[in-house]
Amino acid sequence: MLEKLLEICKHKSNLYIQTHDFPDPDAISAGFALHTLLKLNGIDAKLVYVGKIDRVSTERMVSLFNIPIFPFSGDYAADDQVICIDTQKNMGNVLQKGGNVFACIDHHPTKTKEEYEYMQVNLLGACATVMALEYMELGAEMPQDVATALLYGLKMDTLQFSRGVKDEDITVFSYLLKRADPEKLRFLETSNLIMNDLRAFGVAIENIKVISDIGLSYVPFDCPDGLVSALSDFMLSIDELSVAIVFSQRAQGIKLSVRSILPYVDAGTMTRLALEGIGSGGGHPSFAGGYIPLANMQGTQDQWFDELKTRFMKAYHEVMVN
Ligand SMILES: [Mn+2]
Repeated sequence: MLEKLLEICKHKSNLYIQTHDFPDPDAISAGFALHTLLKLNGIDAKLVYVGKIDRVSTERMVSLFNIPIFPFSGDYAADDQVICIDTQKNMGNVLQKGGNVFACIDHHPTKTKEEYEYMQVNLLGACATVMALEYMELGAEMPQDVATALLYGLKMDTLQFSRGVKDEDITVFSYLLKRADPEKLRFLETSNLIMNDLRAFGVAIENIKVISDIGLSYVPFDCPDGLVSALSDFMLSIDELSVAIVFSQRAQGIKLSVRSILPYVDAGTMTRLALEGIGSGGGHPSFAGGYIPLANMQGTQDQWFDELKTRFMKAYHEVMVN
């Protein structure tokens, strides 16, 4: 229970709450909820992230609720005390050096064995759900902005309740709906594309290659993580496709987003297998991500697109067999 975390925090100073790098609405809303709850209990903490808040819609959420979240290097002093939210120690998506990571609250499967004083990992649709359950169990009053932010985070991470949804997400949905501001929620949900995003959609649509029910595409320029995810979600909305894989080229590497609606094709496992030896990747059965440093990709863009296509087709058949 969160009561235990509050108790531990009362005896610590230099507290930090760190989201995964390049935080999305779910990570930010959960961090905001925890930060607020600590504050209501007289505990000061800094809410931080490494990287950028790289989508206009996510930035708008931060300013709409005045969320006190700050960019950070990930370098902690030895006595800094850190809580991971929407991520865990050594997950590959959170840069941390030094400090004492003593707690985590997350909804992703645990990859490595780590010691914590407090650990709340619950494989639900969103970290927003995990945080909302903490409020409910604690019987804490939830401020309207926190409820609205969590509801937005929950809807974004579950793609409007269409993926990875568990009973708890539904319970929390009803709890949050009663407390959220419908006007603010609508504002966040209606304007989440900017003109520049359409350019990426256009190129991704032009570059789609379809092999049976698998769609692969690439965008030859830098897209924020959230936009690459939006592109693979969009591809999955095409009736003929059950698996979507999107690559986006950045200055230092290639970012990937992968989706699967096939129960026998685990997107996380497939991505991990496909990138073995050249990059890192993984995630949930229905959605996953990955990254390949550019130094590991040879030849022209067409050549590496071909290589990735081959790697993913091989991984696809491997996960089907198992
Ligand atoms: Mn999340």
